[in-house]
Amino acid sequence: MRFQHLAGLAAFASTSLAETIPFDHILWGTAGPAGNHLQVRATSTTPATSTSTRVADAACTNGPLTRNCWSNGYSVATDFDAKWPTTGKTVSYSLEITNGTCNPDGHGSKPCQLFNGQYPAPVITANWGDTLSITVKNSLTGNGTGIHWHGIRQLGTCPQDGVPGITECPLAPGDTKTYTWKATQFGTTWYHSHYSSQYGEGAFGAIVINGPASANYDVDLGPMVLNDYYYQTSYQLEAIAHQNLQSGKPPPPADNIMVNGTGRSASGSGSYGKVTLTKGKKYRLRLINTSVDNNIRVSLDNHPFQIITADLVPIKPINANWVLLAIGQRYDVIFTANQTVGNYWFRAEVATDCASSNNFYGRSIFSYSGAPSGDPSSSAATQPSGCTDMSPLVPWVRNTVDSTAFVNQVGNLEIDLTVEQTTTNGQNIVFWGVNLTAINVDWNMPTLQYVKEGNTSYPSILNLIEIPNEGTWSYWIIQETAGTKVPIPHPIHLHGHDFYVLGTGSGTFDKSSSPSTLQYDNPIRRDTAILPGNGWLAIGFPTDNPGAWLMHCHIAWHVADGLAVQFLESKSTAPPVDASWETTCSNYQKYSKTAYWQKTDSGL
Ligand SMILES: *[C@@H]1O[C@H](CO)[C@@H](O)[C@H](O)[C@H]1NC(C)=O
Ligand SMILES: *[C@@H]1O[C@H](CO)[C@@H](O)[C@H](O)[C@H]1NC(C)=O
Ligand SMILES: *[C@@H]1O[C@H](CO)[C@@H](O)[C@H](O)[C@H]1NC(C)=O
Ligand SMILES: *[C@@H]1O[C@H](CO)[C@@H](O)[C@H](O)[C@H]1NC(C)=O
Ligand SMILES: *[C@@H]1O[C@H](CO)[C@@H](O)[C@H](O)[C@H]1NC(C)=O
Ligand SMILES: *[C@@H]1O[C@H](CO)[C@@H](O)[C@H](O)[C@H]1NC(C)=O
Ligand SMILES: *[C@@H]1O[C@H](CO)[C@@H](O)[C@H](O)[C@H]1NC(C)=O
Ligand SMILES: [Cu+2]
Repeated sequence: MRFQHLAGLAAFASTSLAETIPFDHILWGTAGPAGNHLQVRATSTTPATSTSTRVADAACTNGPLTRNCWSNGYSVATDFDAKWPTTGKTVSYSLEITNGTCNPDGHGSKPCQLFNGQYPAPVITANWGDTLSITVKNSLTGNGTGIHWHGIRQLGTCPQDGVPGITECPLAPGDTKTYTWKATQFGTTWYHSHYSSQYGEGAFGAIVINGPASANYDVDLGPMVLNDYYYQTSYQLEAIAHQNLQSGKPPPPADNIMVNGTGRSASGSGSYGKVTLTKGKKYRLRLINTSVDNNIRVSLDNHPFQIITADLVPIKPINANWVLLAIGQRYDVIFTANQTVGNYWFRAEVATDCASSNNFYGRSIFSYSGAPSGDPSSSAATQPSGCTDMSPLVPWVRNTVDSTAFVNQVGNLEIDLTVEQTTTNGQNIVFWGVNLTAINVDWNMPTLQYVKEGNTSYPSILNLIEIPNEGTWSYWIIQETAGTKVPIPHPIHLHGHDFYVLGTGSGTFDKSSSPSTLQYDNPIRRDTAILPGNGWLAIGFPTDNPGAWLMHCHIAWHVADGLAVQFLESKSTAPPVDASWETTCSNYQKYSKTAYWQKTDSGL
């Protein structure tokens, strides 16, 4: 029966163009749940529109017409929070961060801190179920470093999360650390330094985990990294952004937007990146916003996008001409090269409605093979407005959040500017606070060290919130304080979990009326969501991953200024640190005693 169905599909596909198959009518799915290592999970059921009995289909292999398949009973319909393949394969990479220069738009060479000398850093590629082993060497002389694998769940591997002051001590100059983690999810994400605003110096790159998808395509074009680019260093900019905040001014605008690490400048220097298309093919493009301060809207002239994932979560495909990416967010999109042979602009523009600004826009060129050379003359689709996440985003695998516990268990986190008495010249300094405290981690005494020593005297400046129990739901309202002087959107990112976005709204969340407006039945789950300016964001996640997990605004200047909390989840069962972890710490402690540069911000 299944095979007949497959054969029918293959026959139906008479051209090379990967049709969008109505997967709901196909008989594949997951083998039964195997994930009893987790104490609690969202209730998972088959996709809402499925009409089939879901059974594993070992014969189903991934190809242009069967992108929903993967292997051995795993498919896009697998609930990856419950089970994932074990390939037994370890994929290794070496990354060396050095103090160099970069000049991606030809405007002029400036200091950069790069992995393997590349801007952006090399793409890390693996398959769903592989183990990654990434050796990072710090060849800077004047900075530590620490690499975070954004969006990677780190199930049971908290010490590999790469957050200085929380999950590790930074790597001292000359030091090396091997990060080891398993790809329990698939899709598109990125890695970056989490050592103050170091990633703004160019220390970031894409991660691609190959796996199934919720729609078909012929060709995977790979990651398309989009980021704001400044002619000053991020250390200079962070200081300016901080000063501006005190006098109520916005941070400096970006000078340019880079599209996959290249682009032209306002003065015409540099060159556009180019992607070549074959007419009739369907393409997958993996959009990643690795900015420090700017939300970006992207579009390809005349080629509407079909969005198939949000962060690392496959969704029911939706169509959009423009895709808005907040910092840290990813969308994988499919488009069809079905237009007249020619050249088309790929546009990456700053979303001014998200309080983002820049001096110049990002462009690259998509060219059909056989097109004459030269810049495109195509024109853009009308841009939408409103700084909200794309919608409707409906996860492919339908999960349900426990609604009964919400009202009793929900916690409140208020985001606002806060004036703190700090040691810096005894001055009052404006910071971003969560409940009026701006986080300030200690690089020499990360949270996992407290856990190891059984020391529970956490300084309040660590913004540490304990979640003692596994197997429960943790719900949070992230609220911009009413009347805040700076009512701007913040991209909120959580480590160690995908959170379910139960709702967002403007004004103040009302504990009596707002809960009834929340969505518990298959809300989008992801790792980064926009907290609207002057509004609230309600999230929930199951506690199934012991460790210390940062939740922060992904605007580099805001997290540097303290906009973060950390959840210490089930410390008694947190994975222990090992001897090499402790060596990293003793090396950094030794270095920091005589370091030329001192820590001047939250450290994140
Ligand atoms: C990078 O090199 C510059 C110029 O030599 C130096 O001033 C700076 O301290 C170095 N930075 C780091 C992090 O090594
Ligand atoms: C990192 O190095 C840069 C110079 O490259 C310097 O401006 C900054 O203060 C250093 N930060 C730390 C914490 O070492
Ligand atoms: C972006 O650059 C990476 C690294 O060179 C490459 O693998 C990828 O295919 C590029 N993306 C596109 C859309 O061309
Ligand atoms: C990236 O995110 C930032 C901040 O959320 C946003 O201002 C910017 O427009 C985004 N860029 C892209 C290309 O989506
Ligand atoms: C091209 O493909 C898009 C879907 O990607 C479709 O909406 C559009 O109608 C197609 N145009 C032509 C000319 O076939
Ligand atoms: C943060 O402050 C709000 C408002 O005062 C309060 O309701 C909430 O409990 C506080 N959250 C935490 C985690 O202390
Ligand atoms: C526990 O941590 C606090 C804050 O860092 C520190 O002052 C104290 O000495 C530590 N206690 C022990 C027993 O090490
Ligand atoms: Cu922010």
